[in-house]
Amino acid sequence: MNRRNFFKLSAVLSAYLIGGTNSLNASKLIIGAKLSIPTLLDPKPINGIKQFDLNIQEASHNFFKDIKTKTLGINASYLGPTLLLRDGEKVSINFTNNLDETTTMHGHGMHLPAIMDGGVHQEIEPGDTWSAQYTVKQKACTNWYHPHRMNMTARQVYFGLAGLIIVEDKESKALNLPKTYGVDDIPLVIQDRLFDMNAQLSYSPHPRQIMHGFRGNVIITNGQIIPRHEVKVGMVRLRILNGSNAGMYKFSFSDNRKFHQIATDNSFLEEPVELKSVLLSPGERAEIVVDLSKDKNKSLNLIVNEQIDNFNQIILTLDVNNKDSKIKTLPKILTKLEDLNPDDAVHTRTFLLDGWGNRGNPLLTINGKRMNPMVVNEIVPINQLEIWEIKNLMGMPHNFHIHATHFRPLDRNGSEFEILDNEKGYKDTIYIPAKQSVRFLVKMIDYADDEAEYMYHCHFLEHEDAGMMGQFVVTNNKKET
Ligand SMILES: [Cu+2]
Repeated sequence: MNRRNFFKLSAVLSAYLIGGTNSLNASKLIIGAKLSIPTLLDPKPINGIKQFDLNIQEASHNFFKDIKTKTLGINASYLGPTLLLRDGEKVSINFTNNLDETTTMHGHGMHLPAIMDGGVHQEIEPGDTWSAQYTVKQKACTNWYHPHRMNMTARQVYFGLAGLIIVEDKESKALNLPKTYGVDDIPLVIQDRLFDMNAQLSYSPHPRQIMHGFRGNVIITNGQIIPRHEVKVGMVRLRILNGSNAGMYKFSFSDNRKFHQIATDNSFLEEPVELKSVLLSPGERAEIVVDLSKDKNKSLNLIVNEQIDNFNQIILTLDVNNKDSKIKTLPKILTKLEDLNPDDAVHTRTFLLDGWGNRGNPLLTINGKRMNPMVVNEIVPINQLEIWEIKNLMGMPHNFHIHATHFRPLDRNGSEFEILDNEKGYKDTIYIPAKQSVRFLVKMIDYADDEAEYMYHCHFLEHEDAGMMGQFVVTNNKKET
């Protein structure tokens, strides 16, 4: 990676960054900034429908002191508000495109009809408004929204277009978990970014960066560099999204303490899983709870190890005050997930992830084909239990994301023991290291439409844009496979 033009490194930031080659002008760092919490939107229903009005706009954002960095944002200078949706609610999420370029807005992890998916076919032209209208019908989880324009997703996300969606249900309401948004239930959108000498976002990937994924040298948290957040003595919940284009993040605490993961992409885990670190590939989420009951008046750092470029960085400091939180323990049981038996699967689909350089124009493919929005690659009968097998043929990591619904991981490289305990929930994105394979159980339910496509793809955004994506429709016709 060419680091010559990077915004200059300084010793001061090095004190904050652990073992990295990051370089930023120290005087421009906003040291000790209070963690910015995206606004939570929970509008009162009008005629039974919750209306969310979201403006996609050009903006400028202060990543650094007294410097305006050109960005894109949604009702904000960078990223967008968090949308609170409850199971059973009717919603209309109205996106107005104030940019001078076409975009789309996809509800990542949302279970909804294909025409409301916000994939490559639901384009929003400049000046237009597009509404995702549906009834929320899924378990409590942390999802997100982001552009999904054909070949253009990576750049639009990179400049700031993304936001969280929190889905609540009866279970999440009843569980004795930290759940005060922005206080002890903290949303964290984690991304790496590259700033040029003028502290502007730099996104012009050369072919090698398309092939290997584009990564920056600074990891930002809700659009900030190493912010701090004050919490009470007790349990603290972090809703973490790996919102990067291509960064593989391993999260842990500075003292290597244990914590519990309570939820994965699309659901709670059945019971909390004890961990010392959690790995998230681009697009994946984890809700974790850390016990700070013995940390009165102390501080704790959350750290990311970026696995591909291999550097460490503090991404958040938690400052524990001397007040007592009401939540001191974790529930033993969080949810019950549907028991799916692989023997009941009636069809297996195989997806081969591959790619090659092609004289400086990387081609990335699934089953030998690049995404063609005019082609339906798979026709999937509704209510049919299937096994999807994803094989990564390349010597680099990928992941695999499907729209429409969630899946249950079955095995990796043929071994069920290679599925980690914290992957045993409902997932919509799964990591597939170089030359490895994964199988999962999946069933399309509720929404059939022979005319409207959902997508499946690698969620390394440069790979998706370079073709590693395909389309499927869900049909009521039993015979189609
Ligand atoms: Cu990929």
